Amino acid sequence: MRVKKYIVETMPEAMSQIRQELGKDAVIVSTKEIKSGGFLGFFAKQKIEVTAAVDEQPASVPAKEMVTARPSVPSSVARNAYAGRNQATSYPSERIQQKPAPQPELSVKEVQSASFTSSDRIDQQELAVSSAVSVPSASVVTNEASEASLQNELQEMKAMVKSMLRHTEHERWPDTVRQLEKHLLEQGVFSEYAYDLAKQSMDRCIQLGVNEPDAAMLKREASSILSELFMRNVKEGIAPNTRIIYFVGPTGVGKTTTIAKLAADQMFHHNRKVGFVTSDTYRIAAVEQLRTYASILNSPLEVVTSPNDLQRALIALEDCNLVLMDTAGRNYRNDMFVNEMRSLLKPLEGSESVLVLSLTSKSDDMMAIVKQFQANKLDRIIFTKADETVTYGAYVNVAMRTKVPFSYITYGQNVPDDIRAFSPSEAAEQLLGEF
Ligand SMILES: Nc1nc2c(ncn2[C@@H]2O[C@H](COP(=O)(O)OP(=O)(O)OP(=O)(O)O)[C@@H](O)[C@H]2O)c(=O)[nH]1
Ligand SMILES: [Mg+2]
Repeated sequence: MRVKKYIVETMPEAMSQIRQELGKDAVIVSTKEIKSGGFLGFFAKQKIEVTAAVDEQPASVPAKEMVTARPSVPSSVARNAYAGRNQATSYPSERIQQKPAPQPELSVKEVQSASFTSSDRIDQQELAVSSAVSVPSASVVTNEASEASLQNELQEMKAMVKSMLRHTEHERWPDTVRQLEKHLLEQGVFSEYAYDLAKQSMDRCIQLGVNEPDAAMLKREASSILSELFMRNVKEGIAPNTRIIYFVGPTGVGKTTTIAKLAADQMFHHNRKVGFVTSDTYRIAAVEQLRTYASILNSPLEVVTSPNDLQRALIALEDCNLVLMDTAGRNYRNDMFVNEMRSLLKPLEGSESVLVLSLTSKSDDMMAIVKQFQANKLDRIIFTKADETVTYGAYVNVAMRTKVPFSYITYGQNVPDDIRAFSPSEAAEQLLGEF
């Protein structure tokens, strides 16, 4: 047995020296981080000390030996070394020495099942090192950043495995099922939900005894799955005991127009006396827009300029049994605006918050907006501008991710007509369309 130590900056460097000097049969016995050079301990360079050994008479290695000969590379060292960085690690070497990283052991079965020949042994070391890279070890988890990066790696690996599994499954799917998934993706449904929906629809057909369903049958099943999903996520109408509704949402989505439509509906179909409040004093035209609707409906309007002013406005509207409050459309990526808005929306008794979202927006942006508001209280979502889009994937994405119930859909600029309650079966039909 010939044993040799190498002081190197990166693992690839060690690998290449070992391969050259000891040959392909060499195994790495151990590695550790060391400081080398410098003056009185200052300016020392971080290096890796790698001990490698080779049997003078090369022979095929028994599986057991291969397990014990696996390198004990701290994963932090390995990761940085493989990233080609000179600073092999940012952790003090004493810590790593005091707390040796528990190495993921290959089971004997795994080793036996691997068909490595003796000439593959260095490559196997490399593989083992990379496996140490992706498995979190106790010595690294103390650092939050590195923990997060390990989590990311694991997430990526999970996603990769999942997508590989999906790919294999796809191969076995009938054409119609693949087309359904494609259609849902084109509708903007997130890929994981498009896949699940297509698969569930196919499974239902199989349960009904049809392994190769045609498009009509698949659509029927998909439609019923979607309707069930939306049914669980719907809150129609306005409850009789709701007294105040705050409308929030990004700029220009149709908050003010929707308020006018709902006010007319509540007055004419539910006999409620409706009053308006607006806090949108950022644009001069904004107050005037709501004032116009208020005067057409012959309803009172109060303008509030600060959160404290809201109390006064509500007292002034005491004889109204429903108060609809308009807010300024703000950039919801700006925390200051969001905090300002939150301070305005006091969860008073009988109050509800409605988020207005335009179906012309991207689902990811919708999700970010919902997240900003969910810290407070969000009771419903109203989707606007259904007439300006042909993709309705947001229904699925938002329902699945946020669980905030949907209540109305608006589909045009006409006040008061272009609004209707969110209907699960209609939404399913919109999504499946011509499929
Ligand atoms: N096509 C279509 N247009 C709509 C719909 N709802 C509102 N709009 C139009 O969208 C534009 C903006 O509407 P507003 O009601 O002023 O939107 P807002 O959210 O109050 O806007 P800000 O107060 O500026 O944030 C207007 O031209 C409306 O007529 C809808 O359902 N479909
Ligand atoms: Mg407005």
